[in-house]
Amino acid sequence: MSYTFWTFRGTVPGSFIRVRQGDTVEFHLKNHPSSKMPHNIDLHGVTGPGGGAASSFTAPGHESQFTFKALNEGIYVYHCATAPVGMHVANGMYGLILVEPPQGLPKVDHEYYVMQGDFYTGGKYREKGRQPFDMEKAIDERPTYVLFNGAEGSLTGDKALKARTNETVRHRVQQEGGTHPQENVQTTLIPAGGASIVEFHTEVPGNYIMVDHSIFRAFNKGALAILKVDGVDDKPVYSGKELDAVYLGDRAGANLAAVTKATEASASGTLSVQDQVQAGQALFAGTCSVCHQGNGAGLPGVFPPLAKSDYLAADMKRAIGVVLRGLSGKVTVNGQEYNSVMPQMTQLNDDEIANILTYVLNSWDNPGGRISADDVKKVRLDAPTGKTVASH
Ligand code: HEC
Ligand SMILES: [Cu+2]
Repeated sequence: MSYTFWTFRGTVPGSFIRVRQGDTVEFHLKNHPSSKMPHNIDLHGVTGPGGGAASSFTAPGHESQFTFKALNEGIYVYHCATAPVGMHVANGMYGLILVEPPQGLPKVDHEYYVMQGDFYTGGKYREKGRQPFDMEKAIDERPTYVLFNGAEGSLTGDKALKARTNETVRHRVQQEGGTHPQENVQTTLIPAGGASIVEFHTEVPGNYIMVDHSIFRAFNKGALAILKVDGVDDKPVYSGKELDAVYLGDRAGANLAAVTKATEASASGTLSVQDQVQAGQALFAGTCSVCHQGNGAGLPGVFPPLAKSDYLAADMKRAIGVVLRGLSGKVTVNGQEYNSVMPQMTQLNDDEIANILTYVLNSWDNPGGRISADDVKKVRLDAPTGKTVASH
């Protein structure tokens, strides 16, 4: 999908501003002549009306200047405050300003800049094509996306944050504008318009998951990042299996690229079976493999196999229906009876279901073939409500 952001200097969040307490800061705000809107800036670290908003109001093709003294140390949000304020902010006009103590903050090995934002699009989550801003959803506070640094996957997979063991990553939690850190904090509340400095020391390697713990925002709206710490194990501190890739779903990493590729190919009309299989494989790993297993073999008596499943091969429309609506009651797969429940996969869109099933059809000696998003759509429209009831 694509979206037109409004930004400070071309990025969401805007550039990280760093000053020291006691500095006198001469602030210049330029609004490019090609802009359509006036903008300004409200820096929560500024002592003065509106954090500089009124003094920095700048029409397209203009430049404004104001000067402030950084009186208080801390980490602060800045954002555009031009009406409609919510719209400027929701479109990406925000960032952070750090006011360090006069002597500077203690040195650390890594500093990361992560900022969460809500996005309100005309279409649904992951819907393809150019998405307009949806003011109604914004007013209702129903974000389509909740993202770190302006994009889903901005800090996962190849783009995960990286550190080594025995390094310091900025373990203090310091609330916006606060001077005194709290210690041993695990989850911190960051209010809307607030910011925190979090400092910690890396002890053992692994993938550390950072989420908005209002958990649907993490797994269904995008607010998930990964800090990948490399280095040697310290078994007395932590022994064990590193990471359950299934828990991360299709956001686990590198393979998300295949999903993106398929989405693009589909939009441009060049989607190949190969694209579908690769995207389907990534999605299967994140969605279906937890029950049907990575090799499609299922678990005897509990989860039926998808590998060489006669039930699947017999009726593809029915298989689509199973994914769309779930399945419960008795079914016989390859001569063995199952009587369990498969939940409805409501989080998957038509393309994703088509890709997963195409992957299944082309794996593990299954008969091959191809399911299109249209095939899925038809089944979706066939029986809009209720679960598929097994008929064996
Ligand atoms: C939470 C576990 C779970 C997940 C996740 C799950 N299934 Fe299932 N699936 C089941 C169970 C249990 C059954 C059998 C239901 C019954 O006994 O009525 C089943 C049945 C099926 C069947 C029909 C029987 C067969 O083996 O051919 C298909 C097809 C299927 N699932 C595909 C999928 C696909 C594709 C996904 C991922 C999009 C998926 N399932 C995700 C548990 C799951
Ligand atoms: Cu603005």
